Amino acid sequence: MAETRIQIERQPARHVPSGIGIVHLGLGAFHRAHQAVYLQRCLNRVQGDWGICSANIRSNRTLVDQLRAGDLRYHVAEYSDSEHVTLREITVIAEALYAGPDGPDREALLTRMRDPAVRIVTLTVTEKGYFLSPSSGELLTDAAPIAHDIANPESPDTAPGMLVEALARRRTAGVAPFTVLCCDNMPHNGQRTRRAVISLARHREAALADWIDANVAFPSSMVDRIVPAMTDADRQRLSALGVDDPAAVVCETFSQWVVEEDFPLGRPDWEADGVEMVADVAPFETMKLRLLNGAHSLLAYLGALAGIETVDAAVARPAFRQLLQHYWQQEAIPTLSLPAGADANVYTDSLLARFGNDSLRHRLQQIAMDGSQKLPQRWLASGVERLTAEHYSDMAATALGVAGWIRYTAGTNLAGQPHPVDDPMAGTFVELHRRHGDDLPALTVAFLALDAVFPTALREDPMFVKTVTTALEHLEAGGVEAAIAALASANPELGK
Ligand code: NAI
Ligand code: CS2
Repeated sequence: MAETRIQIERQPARHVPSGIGIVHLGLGAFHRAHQAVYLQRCLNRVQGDWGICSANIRSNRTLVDQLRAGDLRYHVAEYSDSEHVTLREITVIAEALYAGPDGPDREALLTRMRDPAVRIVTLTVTEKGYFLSPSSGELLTDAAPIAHDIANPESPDTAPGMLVEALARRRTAGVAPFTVLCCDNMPHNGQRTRRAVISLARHREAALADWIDANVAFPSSMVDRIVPAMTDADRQRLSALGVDDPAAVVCETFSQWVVEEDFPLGRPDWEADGVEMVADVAPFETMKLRLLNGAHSLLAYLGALAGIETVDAAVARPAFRQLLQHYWQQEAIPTLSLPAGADANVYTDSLLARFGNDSLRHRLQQIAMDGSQKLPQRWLASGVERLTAEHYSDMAATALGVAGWIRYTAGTNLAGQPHPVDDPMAGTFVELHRRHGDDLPALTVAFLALDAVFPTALREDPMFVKTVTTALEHLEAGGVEAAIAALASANPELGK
């Protein structure tokens, strides 16, 4: 792509914040391209004290150092297509900290979180950062970082641990608690964060847990913007546009943020910048998690097995578009209670256009990461609802997706080319493949027996088990597009 043809719209920052009102945990690409952009729009309208202290507590210390070296300024490159980009300058991050176990800033972060001026704490620490069982939602007290925080509550390593210690300090000092706003891709993400925090606090002091339960707001939010992890090629194309800040990110132009209204200490006037404030975010998040993220995961595993590298390359293939339509029309949309005024077909048409944006170069490998943490809310919850609904279906597309995920976790595509399996349960997957090898029925049963991932209702449904096994056999025998074709012949409505 010749960058010289590209049309550039520049959006310089108009102010720097007069104070820090928000702490963010998880200074990742999505935070820099989503929450920070909404707050920058607010800051550009009116200079105010909703500046952000952004912290990494687990990894990526380099990024914190780079952001500090760049005066905390960076750019967001919003590509509508390969010939049009908006370069947005961000100055809303007023402090960057690295508070990892090996880092210097844990105390600085906890002191900042105790500051009465900090009224909101937001998080993007990935689905695994809450240490909740993907199926039961219970706190994983056996996880080493949580065990550390139970034993060392005043020097926490995890996001829940940081929140508990900061809230404990505010309670001791008589400072009202901040609002906790989760921005990770989880259903009822505010309630899940609440459960992790209160469960951990209860291991420390029942009175503290009760105080948090009675006084701390945990609104949920639905977040949406496709923000691929930066690659060297991205850095090169931004450099060609004169953008050389190491914290720069690339993303699509689409962005959506739907937030439950529950901010006792106040919040920025986000509505003026396009944020939707609602009483109940559930219809928005279920639609997004099942239609966008569920489709993303289908493309990720089946596309990777077919040797495809990016989302746009996958949806360029008719078979993959057929599969998405079948999944949406037959398996996901029937389970939704849509937000008022929403049209599911308009939404899925917009998803195909977003997925087809070839300027994003969104790698399937990134989406495939952490499947054990993602599949329950993306495919399996709707699968259980279909088993118990009167419109029972064999869930052929969901089953093909599960088969693709199982095969993906073997660490090679169907041509035998290796790929990483980045998942907290990767060790378990290695053992299951070693034990069952080519015995596909046994391999299927063994994976479905992972009760941290698969609900009992699915594991014990003979039709679902059979459909997954058959899909796995089709994948191994003839490849991905043959497996989709077999699904189509068994489901004539496919792709209508
Ligand atoms: P990223 O890899 O750029 O950043 C991940 C962040 O999570 C880093 O700050 C890392 O230090 C932190 N982290 C990872 N594991 C952690 C743990 N166990 N405890 C504490 N912190 C941990 O990824 P990105 O793109 O920022 O995505 C992060 C999350 O944002 C996703 O998992 C998802 O929940 C949400 N999201 C991402 C979107 C995207 O398109 N990238 C879109 C919508 C939501
Ligand atoms: C993706 C999401 O990596 C993934 O799991 O499905 O990050 C996706 O890009 C966002 O949810 C889009 O809003």
